[in-house]
This record gives sequence, structure tokens and C-alpha cells, in this order.
Amino acid sequence: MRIDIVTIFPEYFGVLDVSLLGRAREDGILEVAVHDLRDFTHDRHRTVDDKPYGGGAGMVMKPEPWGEALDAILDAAAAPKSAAPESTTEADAPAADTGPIVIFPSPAGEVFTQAMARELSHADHIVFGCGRYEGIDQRVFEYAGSRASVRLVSLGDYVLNGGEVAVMAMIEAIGRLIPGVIGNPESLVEESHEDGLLEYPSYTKPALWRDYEVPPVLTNGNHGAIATWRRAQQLERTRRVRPDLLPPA
Ligand code: 6GU
Repeated sequence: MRIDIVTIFPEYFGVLDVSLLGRAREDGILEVAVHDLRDFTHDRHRTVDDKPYGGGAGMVMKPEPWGEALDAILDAAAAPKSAAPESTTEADAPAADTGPIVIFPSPAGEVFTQAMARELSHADHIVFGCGRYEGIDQRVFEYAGSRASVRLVSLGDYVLNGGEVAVMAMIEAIGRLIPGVIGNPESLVEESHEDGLLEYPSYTKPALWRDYEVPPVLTNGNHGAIATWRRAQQLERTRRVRPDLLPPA
């Protein structure tokens, strides 16, 4: 997968060099490029924002730098790749190109979920456009939509200063679902949200720690009883803290 990020704060994305995603980049599974929106300005002050038409508080991001940044990224992705050897068998035929997806993080967008992360983990190319200030000129979304699939995506019902932190969260959620990024894919199956419920509580040695005991069912070796107990824990926990996740009784 290729990921391009457009931002006025490229420093936010330094942490993509470390940990699981840093390894995925070294292994060539994930290719990430961070672009400074100000590199697509042409004035001495590298201006990316201006006052809103119609008045009001705050500043709006100007369309021209966004148009140039999106053109540069999408044109480069559409250019034919140089001399890749032809695949010869069915087995090594490349997967169909899904086309670029442009995501603008926005508290006004659809809510990001595990299902969306899984869907996006199959994309070939995602472009994240990080807005700041009071937002981006609306025509940028329309233009982007003429060149790619566009989605406005929110992390939840609260307000961040800009899209950068939201994009970091989305890249981590999507990236870990790309085959080969996580060493043991079985660890993905039993996590919170994969089966629509919160995960069950986990324990390890020692069996007794500061007067706190591990639930005896987990130490008896009865795997049927363990599975039943874990399922009950998932349901109880979900009912208690996230009843909205349960189907209507
Ligand atoms: Cl994606 N962006 C901003 N600025 N605030 C948010 C958000 C995104 N998701 C929740 N709050």
C-alpha cells in the first residue's frame, strides 16, 4: 500500500519510522510519503490560509496549494511504472487496482470504525489531507472528488485542532491489518471490535498477585469452559460500557 499525507506539520509523522509500521516500511509492505502543503505555495510567506468569505471566526485553507498538492500526488501515482517485469502465471498476477482514495479527517465526517479500517486495508493508495484552522475551502473536496474517491472521516464526537493526530490513528488502525505487518495474524482475531464486542480480560502469571487471584476457570485447562467464560465476559463488558454495540434485544 502507498500512503501520501499532506500537512502543514510534517513533524507530526516522524513516529511512523518506528515500531510495527516502521518495520512494514523497511520491508516494503507500506510506502509512506509526507508532503508539506507549504511546498505548493508560491508567495514569499508560503500562505496556506485566508479569511472566510461571508465573515466569521478563524481562517480557511486556500484551495490553490491543495489543488497543486493533490495533482502532484495523483499524477505521480497514475504515471506508468517503469519496466516492471511482466507476470507470467495466474498466481502472480497483480491484484486489480482499486484507484486512489482521498481521506480528509474532519469532525464533520463519517465515523471511523474497525470495519472501515479493514475495508481501507485493501486499498492500493490512500491520500490523507490534513486540514487546520476552521477547515479547507469546500471546492477542494469537489475537485478531489473529480479525481479520486473522497471520504470525510471523523474519529469521534470531539474536536481536535487539526487532522494530523486523527490521521496517525487511522494509519495505525489500517496499517496493522495489511497482511505481513503483524507477525501473528491470529492475534488480530480476538481483539475488541473484530467480532462486534469488546474483548475479554486477560491474565498471566503469577496466579496470585497482591491478594488478587486469576479467575480459577482459566487455570483448570478446560478449554470449553474457558471459551464460554470469555464469551460471557465479552457480553457483560459490552453491555456495561458499550450497549450501543449490541443488537437491539
Ligand atoms: Cl478526523 N479531525 C478533527 N479536527 N477533529 C476530530 C476528528 C478529526 N475526529 C474527531 N475530532
